Amino acid sequence: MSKATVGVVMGSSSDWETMKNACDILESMEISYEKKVVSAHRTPDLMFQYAETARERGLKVIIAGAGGAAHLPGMIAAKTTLPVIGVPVQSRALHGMDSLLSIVQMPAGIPVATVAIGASGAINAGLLAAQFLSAFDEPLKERLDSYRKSLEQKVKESDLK
Ligand code: RP5
Repeated sequence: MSKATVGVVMGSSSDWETMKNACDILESMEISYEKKVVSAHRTPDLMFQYAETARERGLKVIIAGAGGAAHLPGMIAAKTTLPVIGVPVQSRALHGMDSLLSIVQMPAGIPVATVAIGASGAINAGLLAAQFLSAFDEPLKERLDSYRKSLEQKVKESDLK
């Protein structure tokens, strides 16, 4: 297995069902990645260490998913200048609105690219990471073009009965 280019982290193993969608996209785009549960409040030292060593370990982009008081993406972004994509995981109590607002409302200076709540957001996080990397990778750009074509084809083939 080649060295990971994308780091996928999540606040709890309960986030995996959502975050798996990002990993599936990375796999389909042939992007090497690592995945790990890192909690901002349960394992703060591990989170700092993960973010601080991310660039030297070869990561180019980090995807961070969390639910509820979802400070993981913002805290990771505070400790690295790698691009961080935040995925708001759908919470039970507030249906992910809490996650979304926690992740998207970063103060100026420490950006987190925030995607939609839940599975759609995780898919888009994988695609956005691929699109960042495709700026320096022509074969990856071609795989993204094929993906877009497949979306177009599905619409053309859809038929309302
Ligand atoms: C957050 O709390 C996690 O990101 C998760 O979405 C949420 C609930 O975690 P569990 O109680 O399921 O471990 O830290």
